[in-house]
Amino acid sequence: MNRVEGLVFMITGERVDNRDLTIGVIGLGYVGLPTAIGFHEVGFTVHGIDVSKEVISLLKQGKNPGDDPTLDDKIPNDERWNISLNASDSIPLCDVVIVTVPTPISDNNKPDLRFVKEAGISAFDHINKSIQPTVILESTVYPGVTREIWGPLLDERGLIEGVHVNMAYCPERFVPGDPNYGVREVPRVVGAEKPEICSSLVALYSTLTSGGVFPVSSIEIAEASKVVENVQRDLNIALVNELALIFPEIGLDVEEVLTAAATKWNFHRYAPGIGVGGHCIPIDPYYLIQKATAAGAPVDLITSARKVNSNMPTQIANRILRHAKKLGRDANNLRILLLGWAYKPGISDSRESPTKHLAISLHNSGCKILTWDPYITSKNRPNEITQWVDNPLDVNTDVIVICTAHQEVLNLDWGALREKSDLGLLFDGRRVIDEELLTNQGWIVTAIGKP
Ligand code: SAJ
Repeated sequence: MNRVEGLVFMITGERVDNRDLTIGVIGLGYVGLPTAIGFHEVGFTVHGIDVSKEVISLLKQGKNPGDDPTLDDKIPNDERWNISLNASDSIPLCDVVIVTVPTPISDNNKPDLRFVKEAGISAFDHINKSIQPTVILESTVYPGVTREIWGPLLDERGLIEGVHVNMAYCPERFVPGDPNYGVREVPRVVGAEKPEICSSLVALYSTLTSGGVFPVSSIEIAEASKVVENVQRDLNIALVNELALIFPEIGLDVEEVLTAAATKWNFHRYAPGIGVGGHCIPIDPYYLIQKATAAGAPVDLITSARKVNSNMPTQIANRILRHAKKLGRDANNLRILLLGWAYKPGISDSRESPTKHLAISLHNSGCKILTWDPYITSKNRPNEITQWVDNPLDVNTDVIVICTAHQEVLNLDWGALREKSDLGLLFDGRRVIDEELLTNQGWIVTAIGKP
């Protein structure tokens, strides 16, 4: 389609079908990069923008800057793929700008929205208002953030929503490390103020994902839906974690209880563990807590669940030390090998790693902490609290703790490891090991939720 300057080019079904849209993605991290690649794959012209010179340099070389190996051979290299450090180069050309930037929390568990604001500034400083682009926030936030943070930016620039620009929200849904739940597969929710903008975004995202796109009546509904997804998950995990602390005290194994309960048709089973890590589940509840508290609404359950889950590493440390004491060893210089630092199996991401908090708790009790995780490269190994080992068989231990159920952990030579363990105490923090097999190899097997 020939573009006539001055005419408003909305995101029409025809332009979506003809791939006659230029899509900008601000933030090329674990969500933004697959999103940019995905829209490129389905035929759109894409402009990727990131503040990291290293990310931009690697992408310009056709290299994957992230740690998701499934993207290694997917970095495009053609005229429809444009990468830049500078929003001024790209944003003026974009009909759609997607913002996928981090939304962390501060040290006192308050939402940190500076990246959302900075990305908004980059977008609204450089959009071409004559083509009325749509700027879409995908990062997880609390209901109201898009308007609270970006609304003033429009006002400051004399931009009128619905005339010069449209705002929308489409929460990222993505399971790091699981190819079955990537940007091309997962169902999406999208919210915008104007129904025609929402329906155009349904058409646009329907080119990206086979999972379906669900429109809602407002940006705030879409924002709320995403944070609720992860709050619910945190609550459910907190319940099984609390059950894992209760049942051993009354002589019952929580896993046997959960297996029996799961025979009920609407029982949703979760797994007790040493803690809840990652950049989503332990973080997102604090966004809803902030919004609800500001509105004077109760947050008792949500905050209690966060407290249960964040206390798990300490609870686990206490149980490990209690087991060691029963075997005649106190914490002083007890050599404990922690297996797995990443927050979940099969990936290298260690954000909010429960293992780190467990290591700190045990270290503070006087233990000697050793750690092995084949996914954590040497440049990402924090060594204030623990000594990293390249091979678990290289060290002598007293206790081994399964913290992250990497397949590589399960595949270790546990017989040989037993030979290197003076105390021979094993704590299965994820209930993934074959207890009978290891007991036969001489291990004293204990586990979370086990009497
Ligand atoms: N965890 C448990 N017990 C469980 C489930 C998880 O202790 O039963 C722990 C994990 O060990 C990990 C943490 O919780 O430390 C988070 O695990 P997760 O499986 O929720 O994985 P995430 O953090 O990668 O969550 C992502 C989220 N995706 C997005 O936010 C887009 C989340 O919404 C998804 O529900 C989740 O993937 C998923 O379904 O796998």
